[in-house]
Amino acid sequence: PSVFSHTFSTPVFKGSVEFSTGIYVDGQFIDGSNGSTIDVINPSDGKLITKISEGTSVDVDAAVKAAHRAFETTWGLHTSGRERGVLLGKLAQRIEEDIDKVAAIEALDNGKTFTWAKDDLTAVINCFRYYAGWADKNQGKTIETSEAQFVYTRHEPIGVVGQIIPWNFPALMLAWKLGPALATGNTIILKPSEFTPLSALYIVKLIHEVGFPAGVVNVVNGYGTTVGQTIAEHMDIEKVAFTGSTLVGRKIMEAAAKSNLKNVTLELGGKSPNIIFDDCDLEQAVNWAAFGIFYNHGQTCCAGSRVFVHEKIYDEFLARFTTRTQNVKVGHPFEPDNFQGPQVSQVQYDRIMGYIKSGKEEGATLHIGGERIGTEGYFIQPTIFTDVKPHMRIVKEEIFGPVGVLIKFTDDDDLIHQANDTVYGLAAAVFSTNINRALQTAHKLKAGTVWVNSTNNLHPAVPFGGYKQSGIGRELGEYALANYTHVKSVQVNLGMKKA
Ligand code: TXE
Repeated sequence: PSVFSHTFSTPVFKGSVEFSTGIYVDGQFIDGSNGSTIDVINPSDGKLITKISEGTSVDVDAAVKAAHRAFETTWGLHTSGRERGVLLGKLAQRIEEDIDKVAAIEALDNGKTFTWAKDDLTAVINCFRYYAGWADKNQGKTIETSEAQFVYTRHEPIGVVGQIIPWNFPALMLAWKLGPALATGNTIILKPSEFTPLSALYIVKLIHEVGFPAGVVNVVNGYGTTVGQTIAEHMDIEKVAFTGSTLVGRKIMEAAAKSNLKNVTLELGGKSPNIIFDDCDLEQAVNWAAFGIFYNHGQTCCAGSRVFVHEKIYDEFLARFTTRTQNVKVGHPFEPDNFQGPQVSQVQYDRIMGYIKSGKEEGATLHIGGERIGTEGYFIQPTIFTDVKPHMRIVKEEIFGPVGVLIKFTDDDDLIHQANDTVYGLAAAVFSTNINRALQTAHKLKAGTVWVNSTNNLHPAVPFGGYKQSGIGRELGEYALANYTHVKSVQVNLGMKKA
């Protein structure tokens, strides 16, 4: 397969990177079975960065065979947790050594700024270190039943696992998936998004280098409808973990149901409420609310895209939030001080501009933003809508761009109803200096994460996942280990006699 070599000479990073653009199966970089390629586009200018190998269902089959062999010979129950933890730790260390390189690749491919890409990579390293720690601590229990029995449980790896990840946090989603799956002894077929495959190719080079046995991690790049679908319906893959759109999440579940009833975890969309009470620290609420919606260009599943503001402070909040929004620096990912880069792709750019148009057509007030920036790349102004109604698409649907809606509220009970009036339930935030009011509200919100006085705050030890149509299962933390393990009960008869 081809090798991608690139020299960065930017204000924030100077240096060279080199990695294979093939697919990675059974410890080797190879071309996809039909020799075709996928164009990787730079979102900052719409131009080609490189071409990568396109995997096919034949390649998935080969990867599954390799993963089965590895599971039965070198991984799974054939390693100790300590050995797996050591390898995960070495991987974290290698990524740390190359953090600037991987961050530069991520910024080039995804469009997030180098600074924020580096923040993602720090989270990647922390995630691998966190799960390295769990690798030798995922223990079963002994269970008391009667004196005539000895019962214990084992937490065994599931086996061959498929993992399909999106483009908004390409490296971080890889870490959230690989970390717990490898710590618990599974072998993996991972499919990155066809829009952002490059950081995974660099990280898998490091996975190879630190000595994970062949077949333990396989990376098959390709399209969702081919490679993704094949993973979801494969008879010899025992679990699939997916992060992406709710629409595709349904397809994954359907394919799992129709094939071998493989175990499914899903992390899907959101339309998270961000509640600003009149007794909040206003300056902090404004800052966090802006971070809530504009972080990662709004391409965040837990983005605080519906901002509910108490009527007593609405005008003041709007004034300050407007200034804050005007100050969001949008521009090239490799210029220092920029906060927001381009949206990831032409498709996403068009979707977001479509939502902005629908907001105007449905009668909302475009308070600020709403336009493209520049003439090349996929840059969009940070945007706020006011005077919105519950039925509007911009209020109901996930936009996945830098577009927030502001909603005035008066009554706390009605607020809870409105905040929960969504098919999603990934996250929510509450701003108040009254801890009782904040926690009472937090407990009434139907969401997998509630931030009190912050937004978009993640930690590898803290579980993350959705209520309702935002998903099934929890990633991160100790909870994620359950996604990748079977519990086996062993019941030993110590003296029960059968007549
Ligand atoms: O996602 P897809 P898209 C939401 C967000 C965004 C919308 C569309 O609202 O605007 O989804 O984005 C693979 N079988 N989120 O279309 O298609 C695909 O190749 C198996 C929320 O880019 O869901 C990629 O690897 N796999 C979100 C992955 O699914 C399939 C992150 C995600 O892409 C497949 C991304 C199929 N039939 C988008 N079709 C979040 N929760 O963070 C596609 N894929």
